[in-house]
Amino acid sequence: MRFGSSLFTAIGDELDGLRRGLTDLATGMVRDRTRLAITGLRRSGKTVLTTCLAHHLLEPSGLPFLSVVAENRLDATRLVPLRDLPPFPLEEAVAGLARETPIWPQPTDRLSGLAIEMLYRTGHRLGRLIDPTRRHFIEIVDYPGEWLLDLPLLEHDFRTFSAHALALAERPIRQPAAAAWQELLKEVDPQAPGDPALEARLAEAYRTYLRACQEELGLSFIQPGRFVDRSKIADEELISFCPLPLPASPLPHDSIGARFERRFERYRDELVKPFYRDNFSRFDRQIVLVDLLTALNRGPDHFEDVQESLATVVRSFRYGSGSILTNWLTPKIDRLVFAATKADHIAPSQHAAMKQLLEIMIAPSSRHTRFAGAPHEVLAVAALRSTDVVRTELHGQVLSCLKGRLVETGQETVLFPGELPPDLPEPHDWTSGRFRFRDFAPRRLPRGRNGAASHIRLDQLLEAAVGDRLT
Ligand SMILES: Nc1nc2c(ncn2[C@@H]2O[C@H](COP(=O)(O)OP(=O)(O)OP(=O)(O)O)[C@@H](O)[C@H]2O)c(=O)[nH]1
Ligand SMILES: [Mg+2]
Repeated sequence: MRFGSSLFTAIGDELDGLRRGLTDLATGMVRDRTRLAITGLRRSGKTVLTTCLAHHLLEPSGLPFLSVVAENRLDATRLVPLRDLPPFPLEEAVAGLARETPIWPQPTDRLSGLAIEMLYRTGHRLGRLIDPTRRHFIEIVDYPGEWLLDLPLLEHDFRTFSAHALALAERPIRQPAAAAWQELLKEVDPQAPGDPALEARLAEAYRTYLRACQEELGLSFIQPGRFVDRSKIADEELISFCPLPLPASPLPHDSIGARFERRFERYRDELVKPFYRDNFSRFDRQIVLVDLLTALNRGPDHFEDVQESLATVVRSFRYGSGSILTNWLTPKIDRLVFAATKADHIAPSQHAAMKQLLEIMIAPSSRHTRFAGAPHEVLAVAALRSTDVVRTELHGQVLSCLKGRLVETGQETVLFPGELPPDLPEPHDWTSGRFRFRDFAPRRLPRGRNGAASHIRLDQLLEAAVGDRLT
């Protein structure tokens, strides 16, 4: 019986291969493309991962577990520009990482992309008989996860957005950053006539608060996301509002409240919606990166903030009934991979716990997504491995330590990196000062043969995300 069903699967695969082969005959060559989007909260490792993925795809010996490489079917790859998006700064990022003293790429806060053209031979037996050669474009797009935090704005009006943002600012961790803006709010009557000077001060105070949340407090849940963009927004008016404590009665047309309300609606309709309509709706596959180690290092409030942000990010991939997005567009993403990044900052024996912790963090949200149970995968990865594992003995016990150059001291050091909780941390985990994962300086991005040793599971990540498109 089992044999029978696997035989049917095999026949199904072959027919699929044959069908694609026939397409080849009709069109000369299959010209497929997969748009693979990479996102994550700030500093989660998007640019380093995009750089290393592209670098290894161009020198594929570094990806031994990508099946098209493992099966020796890949003939050639080359970089091609993506016409519809700003270019990803690959050359610059690779040059920085390949220097004698490598440097990490600069922070980025806009969407950018590149494409890798891949020529390979199909693994399908029948397809091979007709025309074995395939061409596929892997289009990689790097975009800020903060943009996905704006998704709830699509179902909010100014009143609900304000209520939510005002409550968030009351949280003890945010309070110090919010104080100046809250003080200014006390002087404001949302029903009073518009006052451009006061409005500008209010909007600036709110942006300063959000920037402080992000830069000084290291928080992720920033809404509206574009208020902290380092690149300039062409129309300043779109980010010239802030949440207000609104009265129950209607706002006069020219009041501050009504003017902010219109700007909020413009932000929602002219920035958030177009991102989903023009970009998101064209992504085929999505990788979401999460820097769990920094979240743990920063303590319970930050960890909760990352959890909340992640839950909001995952909502963008929920296409079931009641989804905000499916009311007005048809998202295509049919495979989602979550990756805990910087796995080279812990011992390999901890990777299972890292993966499990991420699984638990996304579980409540993923249960409701269309991905529940099926095509979503979770991995622990490092795009650029900055450490080696060294085993040492302490009181008769073998410990897995890491050797690398610490960012803090600039010195080559061997240390025990600490352990992750395999479940959500308990209150006592936070008090014991248990989490202190260290930052290591980058190692040189190698060319050619040593590629596979320079990362952790990048090939498995790619296989999970696009392997089925290269069969
Ligand atoms: N050890 C190690 N550190 C990494 C790795 N990837 C990223 N990092 C660290 O994380 C930082 C942020 O990486 P980026 O790739 O710039 O992160 P990002 O998500 O693009 O950041 P923004 O553009 O600011 O949102 C780097 O400067 C490194 O310090 C990795 O694979 N290994
Ligand atoms: Mg970046």
